[in-house]
This record gives sequence, C-alpha cells and structure tokens, in this order.
Amino acid sequence: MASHSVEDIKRDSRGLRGTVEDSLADPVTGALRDSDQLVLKYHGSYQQDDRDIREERRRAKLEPAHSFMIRTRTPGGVITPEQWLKLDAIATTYAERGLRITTRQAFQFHGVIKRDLKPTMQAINASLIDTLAACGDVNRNVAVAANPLLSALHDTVYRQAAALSEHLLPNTRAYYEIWLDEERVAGDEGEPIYGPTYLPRKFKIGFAIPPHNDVDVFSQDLGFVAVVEDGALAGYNVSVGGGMGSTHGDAETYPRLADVLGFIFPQDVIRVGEAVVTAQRDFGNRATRKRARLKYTIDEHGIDFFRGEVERRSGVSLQPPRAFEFAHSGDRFGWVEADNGRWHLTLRIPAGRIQDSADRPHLTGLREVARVHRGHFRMTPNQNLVIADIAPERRAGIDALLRQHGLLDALGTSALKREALACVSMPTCGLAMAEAERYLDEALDKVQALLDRHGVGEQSILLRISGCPNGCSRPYLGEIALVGKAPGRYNLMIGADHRGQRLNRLYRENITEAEILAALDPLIARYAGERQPGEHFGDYLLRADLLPPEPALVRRVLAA
Ligand code: SRM
Ligand code: SF4
Repeated sequence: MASHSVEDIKRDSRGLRGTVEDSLADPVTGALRDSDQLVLKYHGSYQQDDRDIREERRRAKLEPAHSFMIRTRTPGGVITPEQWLKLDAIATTYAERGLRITTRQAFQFHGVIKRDLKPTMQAINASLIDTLAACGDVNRNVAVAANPLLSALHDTVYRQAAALSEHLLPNTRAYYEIWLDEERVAGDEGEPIYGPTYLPRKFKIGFAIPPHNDVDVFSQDLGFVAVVEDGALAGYNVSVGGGMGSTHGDAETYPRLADVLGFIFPQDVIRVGEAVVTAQRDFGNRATRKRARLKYTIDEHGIDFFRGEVERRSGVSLQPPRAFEFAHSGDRFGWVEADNGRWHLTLRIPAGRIQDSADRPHLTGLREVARVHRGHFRMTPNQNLVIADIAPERRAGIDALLRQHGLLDALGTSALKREALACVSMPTCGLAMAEAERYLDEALDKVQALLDRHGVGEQSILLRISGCPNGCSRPYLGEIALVGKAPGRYNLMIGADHRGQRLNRLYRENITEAEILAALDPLIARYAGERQPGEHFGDYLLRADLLPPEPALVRRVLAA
C-alpha cells in the first residue's frame, strides 16, 4: 500500500472507525475492505490467510482462507490466573494453535474467522484485557523487565510503565463502539497526543532494570533503563532510536541500536515519554513509510536536535547519563525466591506457543496451574512465562502439576535451546519468506549437534530465527541469527554480544541449512579451542577478527 494512502486512510477513518462495521457485516467474503484492514490494526487485529493452502485455493478459484490474528495489550505481560483461564477458553473456542506469547509480552490468537471476530474481542474485554493499540501507528504494548528477582523495585518500574502505556492510548471511542456496542459519539473526540494521522509508523517502548536486559532495551524506539542507587530507583537513562526492521538489499533501511539521550528522574517519565512521541509525530517521515520509524528521524535530524525537541516539549532538562551495566539479555530460568520469601518460576516456552499435543499437553497443564495459582503470570519479552508470586507451601503442588504435563522438560535442555527465539512466520504471517517458529526445534537440534561435537554443548549462545528481515524475534541481537530470504534459505548473521548492546553482522547471504551448518562448523571449532574463560561466542568472533566489517550506518551503544 503506498505510503500516502496509509496517511489518507488514517485521516479519513473518523477516529479509527473506517467502515469496519460494514466490512464485518458483509457475508460474501471472509475478508475486510483494504482500508478497514488497516484501521483494524489499531484495534489489535490483523487480517491474514493460511499460506499453507493459499496456492491450492487459488487453483480452485477460491478466495484465500482468511482469518484474523488478535493481539492483546498487556503492559509488562502481567495477567491474573482468572484472566489466564478466560484467555485459554477463548483460544479453545475461537482460535487455532492455542495461545502464543509474543516477543513483547502479549498474547496472540491466530485463526479467528470473521464472524467470530466480534465475539472474540468481547470475550477478551470481558477478561478485563483489551487489544486497543496492540498494532498500528501508535505506541504498542510497553515491554517491562520480567525478572522478579528485584521485586520491590520491579513493581515500581512496572507501575510507571503501565501508567505510560495508559497515557499514550488513543483517545478515540471507536474501539468501544465497534466491539463493545457502547454509545456512539460523533467521531470528533480528537487525539490530543497523536493528532488526526496518528504516528508516522509503529512505536515501541521498553523498561529495563540492569543487570538484566531482557527487553533488549536498545532495540526499542524509546527505552528507560532504571538507575538504581542505594537500592532505590534514582531515575532512568532514556534511550531513543532503536529498531530492528530492514528490507533485504535496501541500504536505506537497517537495524539500529538506540542512543542514550540522558538521565531523568522518575516523576518525569510521562512528560518525557509524551515529548518523544510527539517529536516523532511531527518530525517522522510521512512520505516514505519504510523510513518512518524514529531511528531514521534521529539519523536524519541528529541526536542533539532531537534532545532539544524533547527538552522543549517536556520542560525537563536531561542530565548526563548515569552509569549502568547490563550483564546479559534473555531470561533467567527456574525457581527464584524473592526478598519477601515468595517464589517465582520462569518456564521455558519454545517459540512462545502454548498448545496441546500428545506428548506436550501444555495448554491443559497451564490451565490446571491457573486453577490453583493465587499469584499472577508474567509473560517475558523472550516468549517465556513466569509463574509469579507463589507461597512457599504451594510450590510443591505447582511443581507437580508442571512436571505431570511436561512443562518442566524444556528447562532441562541446553542453554542454546532454552534461550533461542523464533518469530511466528508461516503459515499466518503475510510477510514471511522462510519458516521460523515451525523450524525452530529442527534448527536447534542441528546446531546443538555441532556444539556437542566441539565440546561446547552447554555454552550459552543466543540463536534467533526470523522468517523475514522485519526482525520480530530481534534477530540482529543474536550471536547467531537466521533471517529468512526464501523457503529453506536464510541470511546467516553472527557476532552480537550477550547483553543486547552490539548488533550482529551479515556473514553469508541466502544459504541453505547445510550451508549454514558448514559455515558455523569452523567458527564453533575455533571458539571451542581459543575462547577465554567466560567469553561468549559473539565476543570471541569480534576479538578473533572473524566478523565482516560493520556496515557504515549501524550504530553501537556503549555502556555509559
Ligand atoms: Fe513484528 C510485522 C509478529 C515483535 C518488527 N510482526 C509483524 C506482523 C504483524 C506481520 C504483518 O505486518 O503482516 C507479524 C504477525 C505474524 C503472525 O502471524 O502472528 C508480526 N512481531 C510479531 C510477533 C508476534 C513475533 C513473535 O514471534 O513473537 C511480535 C509481537 C509483539 C507484540 O506483542 O506487540 C512481534 N516485530 C516485533 C519486534 C520485536 C519487538 O518489538 O521487541 C520487531 C522488531 C523491533 C522493531 O519494531 O523494530 C518487529 N513486525 C516488525 C516489522 C518491521 C518494522 C520496521 O520498522 O520495519 C513488521 C513489518 C512492518 O511493520 O511493516 C512487523
Ligand atoms: Fe512475519 Fe517477518 Fe515478523 Fe517473522 S519477522 S513474524 S516472518 S514479519
């Protein structure tokens, strides 16, 4: 869709109403009108089709097998056991392939057909969760450090993140009219923060608490890195201009890590957050959609100009960044006891997919846990699940249920297998070029065999697979990444660090699995023989000068 038409559709949508209701009522097709497909994204849903049978249906002269993906807005990925049970029932009644935890701590439902869209949205809302602004050119689900180790501090940071998420919600009543049959208003409520054409492009915020960089904070348009002094939250280092998406063969687009803009006090989060959003609203590129993310606004206008805009709009003077240090990205697995004596368990959920199969009755198992659990659940930004806030005397019962349903098995696998990420990709993602989620297990088995052969099978190496260069599994922060190019073919990227502070680089282009393994084999062999104690794979590749040169436009963020 041409970029100007996206801007026109937004402006003409009467506050994101479009003609969605007419499209829903049309019995002739399982699809929505093109313009309504765009409007629908702001309501948290994408029209998709089953790509596995697309060709077969085309030959039979049938329209594609349309269905809808629905994404929740769950800041920090926090939900209660009651909500879990309701979402599970929705997945079982209306969707296919169970519940899917995303890389931004949300749930996705796949395969909802048009006539079930409204009942599904209503059921989600009845669980006191909504989907407003989960997609579209607005602020998306706010990602928040999921690590429960520092619980008091974590709670403060979570509350600030949830408040910012709430503050940046669109003002329109369209969502409540269309899905919840609320009273109709004129459609001229106005959008004080976004204006009539919303943002030029999607916008993402993450809050991290060092030493854990589980939200990959520098991949976010706007990041808040908590600064802890004397055990208390002193404030945040604010970072801007991160983003992963790129297009194969187009040097105008690139993944980029955020720049640290400065330090702010906790009470300034909302003012500074809104100022960054409105500066991007006004200076982001609305003529060329592929250059519309904040990262390009900053590269085009310069970081000093952008800092000036943020200070002017917020009335907050940013101080020099304060010291921080990340030890690692990804999740910490297993049981952890918090300061207050309560327990938290981070479970490994491969590719975030929770469904039942003969040997892995995971959906059923977590339903059983939700029935007895009195704390809450927390989805992680790495597609995993924390069963949080468990009283010591209830731990054994939950452990037994998890064991019985095979939910602890993945914790016993290697570090490589526990930490890997894969985006959804086929068969639902309309942009997929190669498999990702469905290829994850197989790819991991093969890379694991290589590691085992060289005696480094227990080494933690971040491996991430994306079905296309949009980078939904944040592959450019993987020590090894496969980025889909065509069915069965990937770009092999290597050399990111373990802390989410250095991007990887393109090592081999458009290669098959056999070629990927052949390319990795000598690198892993050298790593096994030459690594220093505690040295990670990506860092070794850099030190040993085994990486191709850094592309000119790619930036690196160094700890302040
Ligand atoms: Fe994503 C588009 C799935 C996190 C960058 N992403 C899509 C769509 C909606 C495809 C589409 O536009 O038709 C995918 C739906 C697939 C499906 O069938 O479900 C999709 N993205 C996902 C999820 C579900 C991946 C996952 O396996 O968990 C993640 C949902 C997050 C959420 O809950 O909100 C997801 N997407 C990301 C991330 C990672 C992150 O946010 O931390 C990125 C990279 C960070 C970034 O935004 O730069 C990401 N998705 C993209 C892009 C590239 C944006 C760009 O600047 O170029 C697209 C394509 C686009 O926007 O045009 C995209
Ligand atoms: Fe789809 Fe590409 Fe995102 Fe994977 S990375 S979910 S293939 S858009």
